[in-house]
Amino acid sequence: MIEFLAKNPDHAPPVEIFNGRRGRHAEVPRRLDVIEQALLRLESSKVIYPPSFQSLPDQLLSRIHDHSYLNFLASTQETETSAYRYPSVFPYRKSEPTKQPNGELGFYSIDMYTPVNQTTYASAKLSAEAAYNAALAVLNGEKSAYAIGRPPGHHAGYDYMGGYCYLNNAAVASKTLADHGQTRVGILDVDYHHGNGTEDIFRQVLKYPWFVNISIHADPNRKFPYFSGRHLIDEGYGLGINFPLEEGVNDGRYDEVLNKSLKILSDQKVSHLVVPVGFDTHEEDPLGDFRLTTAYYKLMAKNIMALSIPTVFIQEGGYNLRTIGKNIASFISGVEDN
Ligand code: SP5
Ligand code: ZN
Repeated sequence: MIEFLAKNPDHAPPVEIFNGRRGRHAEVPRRLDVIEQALLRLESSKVIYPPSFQSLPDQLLSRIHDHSYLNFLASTQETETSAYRYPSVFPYRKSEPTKQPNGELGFYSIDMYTPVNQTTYASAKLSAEAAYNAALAVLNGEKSAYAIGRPPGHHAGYDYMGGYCYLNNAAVASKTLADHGQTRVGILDVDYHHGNGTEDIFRQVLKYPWFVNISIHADPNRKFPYFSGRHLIDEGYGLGINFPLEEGVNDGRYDEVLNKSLKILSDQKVSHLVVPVGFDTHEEDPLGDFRLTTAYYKLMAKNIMALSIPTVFIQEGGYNLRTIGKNIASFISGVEDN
C-alpha cells in the first residue's frame, strides 16, 4: 500500500481544555512517529513524504470551506505567535462575524480542544495535501492509498474548526475524486467519533445527488461532537447515514454494523470510496469506550476491500501510543490480504 505521510511535528498544542480543566493534548506528534515506525517495518508499505507530494491546487480548499473561514485561518500565520491561543467565547445563534481577535477565534471554533498558532495553517494544509495525493494515487490506478496526516480533519466543517481538526481531509479526497469525473463517491467514516464536519460540508456545499456518507460512531448523546450524528440526513441530494452506537461495542457488534454499511454502499453502486479511519475505537484507547481488538482491524479492512472499490483511507483519530502502531499494521495487512 502506498502511504502519504504528513507528520507535521511543528503542530503540537500542549493542552486541551475540557470542563474547565487543562489536560495534556491527545493529538500529539508522537502518534505519527509511532505509526511511521510501524509502516517502515511492513514489507508492503511504500511511504511517501511531503517533498514528493503534488501540491494542493489553490482553488480546492475554497470549494470545500467558507472563504471567510479560510481567510481567517490563513491570517493566523501572521497574527499568531508560537503560543497556542484558545477560544473563550463562541457565537450565539444569529451572531455577527467580527475581526476582534477573541471574537474571531471563537466565531470559527466549536470547542476548546482545537487551538491555533502561527504554524497551524501550514500543518493543516500539508495534511490536506496528503489526502489530495492519496486521491490522485487511486485515480491513477492504485486499488487503495492511505493519507496519514495530522492534524486530522473529519470534525472540521464548512466554516469551523473543532475536535483537533482545521481542514476536512476526507472532503478534500472526495472532492478530488469528483473533480476527476468520479460521480459515485461514498464515504465510510470508521473513526470512533461522528464525522460531523464531513456531513456539514456535504450538506452545505458539495450536495452531490449521488453521494452517500456513512458514519459509525459513539452515540452523541454520550460523546463528542454531541450536536449531530443521531439521524438520517436526506434532503433530496445524497444520503447521510448515521449509526450511533452504545458503549462497549465489541468486534462482533461492530462487524454487524460495518457489513450493513458496506451493503448500502454496494447497493448504491458507489464507484470510489473514502474511508476516514480512527483507532480510537480500540479497547485501550484513552478517549473511546468501544472494545475493538487489534486483530479486528485486519478483518475490518478485508471487509472494506471485499467491495472491490478503489479506496482512499484517511487517518483521523487513535490516541494510545502503545497500540496505534500495531493497530495500523493490522489494518494494512487486511487491506493487502485479498
Ligand atoms: C479526530 C478525533 O478523533 N477527534 C476527537 C476529538 C474529541 N475530543 C474529546 C476530548 C475530550 C476531553 N478528554 C477528557 C479526557 C478524560 N479522560
Ligand atoms: Zn475520533
